[in-house]
Amino acid sequence: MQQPARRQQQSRPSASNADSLTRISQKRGERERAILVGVSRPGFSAYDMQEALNELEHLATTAGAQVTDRLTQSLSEIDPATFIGSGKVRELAGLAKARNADLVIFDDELTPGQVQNLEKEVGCKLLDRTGLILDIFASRAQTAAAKTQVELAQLDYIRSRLTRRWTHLSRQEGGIGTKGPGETQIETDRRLIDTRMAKLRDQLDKIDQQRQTQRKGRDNRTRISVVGYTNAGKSTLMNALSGADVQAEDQLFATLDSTTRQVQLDTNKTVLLSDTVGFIRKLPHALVESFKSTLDETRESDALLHVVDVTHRQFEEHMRVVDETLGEMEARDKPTLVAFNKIDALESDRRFLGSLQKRYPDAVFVSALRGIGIEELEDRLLETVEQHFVEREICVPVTAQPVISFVHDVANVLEQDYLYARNGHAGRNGSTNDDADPQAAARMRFRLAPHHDTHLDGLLDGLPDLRPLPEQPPEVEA
Ligand SMILES: Nc1nc2c(ncn2[C@@H]2O[C@H](COP(=O)(O)OP(=O)(O)OP(=O)(O)O)[C@@H](O)[C@H]2O)c(=O)[nH]1
Ligand SMILES: [Mg+2]
Repeated sequence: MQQPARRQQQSRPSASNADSLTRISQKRGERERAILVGVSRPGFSAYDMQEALNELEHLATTAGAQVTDRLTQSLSEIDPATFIGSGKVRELAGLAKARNADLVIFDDELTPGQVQNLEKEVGCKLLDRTGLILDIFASRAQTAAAKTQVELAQLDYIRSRLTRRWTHLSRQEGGIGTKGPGETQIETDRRLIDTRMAKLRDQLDKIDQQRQTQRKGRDNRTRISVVGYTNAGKSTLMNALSGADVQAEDQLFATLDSTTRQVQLDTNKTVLLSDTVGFIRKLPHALVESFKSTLDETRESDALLHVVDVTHRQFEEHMRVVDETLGEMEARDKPTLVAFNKIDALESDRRFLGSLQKRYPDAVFVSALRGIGIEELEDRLLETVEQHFVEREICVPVTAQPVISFVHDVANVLEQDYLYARNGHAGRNGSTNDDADPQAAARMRFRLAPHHDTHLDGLLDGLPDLRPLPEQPPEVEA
């Protein structure tokens, strides 16, 4: 994890007041002491609350904080001023003082007004779940693309807070039309943020264009995206399948950028596998938006490998969140294989594993860490990819190398032979020229993805429509 000193070198507008909303800093190697606050609403069980706070604690420790306490409250109505009730605020303030806490982290998104009020009453830094996730993303971002995307999401978050504060101030000062020499720092900040955001969007557009050009020029092999909840073991599985060395660790959002590797699924079939950012409950919308170009990899893939950490008590809730996020990204309707991971940790609980296999007969069960079930996963992945394939037969001149290589790259070739053929009956362009000389041709029968089929039509355009000649190929004059 990068140190905050380095993070603060990033050029950003002078939104220093708002910056404190999203920063967790470490005081000379000391971990900041944090108190977690969760509010349960009607229908929320004590179990759900504890699970939500477990996840928040994992996020907090990933960000470099040390959690000292958890405070919860059941509320049917949120207090608009302080989110939790006034009695709870006092309890929180007392606890913060007793524990010498540096910050308080709420599991819910707070309004800027609530943050201000709470900071004043509790006497330490306040952070909400969105701010915490943004902080982790900021410290994780390595590539130019990820850094730009995170900064854009952070500014979006900060700006909405400034805007609302400004709305409040402008009312006090007489509302719209009263701006002038008494212009506030907040409005200056907002303008700086707008300028910076426009620049970042420009940069992202350029990165996007570059990626699209790369994708176009890239080979046509089948692309599979590894998706799943954060910490499910996506990167570990990617490493197990491809022999790659992608960073994998017990921290949330270890992976932010996409990594693509070639994987051999059977003797004559390689596919491209991409590992990417994990999902989480209440993933800030601004992040999904600004990570559009990273997530395009998933959107444009041919199939998905959904990795699930089966040892997590809420794995089914995680699966639901992943499905929902894929829906939000318009990437849900793809052939998908579910891989239940970490089964090595279930060795002592064979009955649970058995019941899972019954409940999810289409899933595969693996241990990415121990390399269990990987061969079956490869077979099933191939089946998943090919499940929507269409069958096709073509006969093309042997000189049509681009077509032949394309078919070999993308399709599952069932049959191929070389023969002589003649420019055939009712050709693609309406020709009925039966007199042309026979020519050496390749006849291929194969199965391929529908979008590759469409691409193939484009490649075939302009080629003669060949009809294989029956029986022995005739002698062709030199
Ligand atoms: N016991 C066990 N642990 C595993 C297995 N696969 C992954 N892990 C552990 O789970 C943790 C997360 O693994 P990653 O591969 O980083 O998970 P990820 O889904 O890529 O996580 P993010 O990139 O943070 O979203 C690491 O500590 C891994 O060692 C497994 O099969 N068994
Ligand atoms: Mg990862």
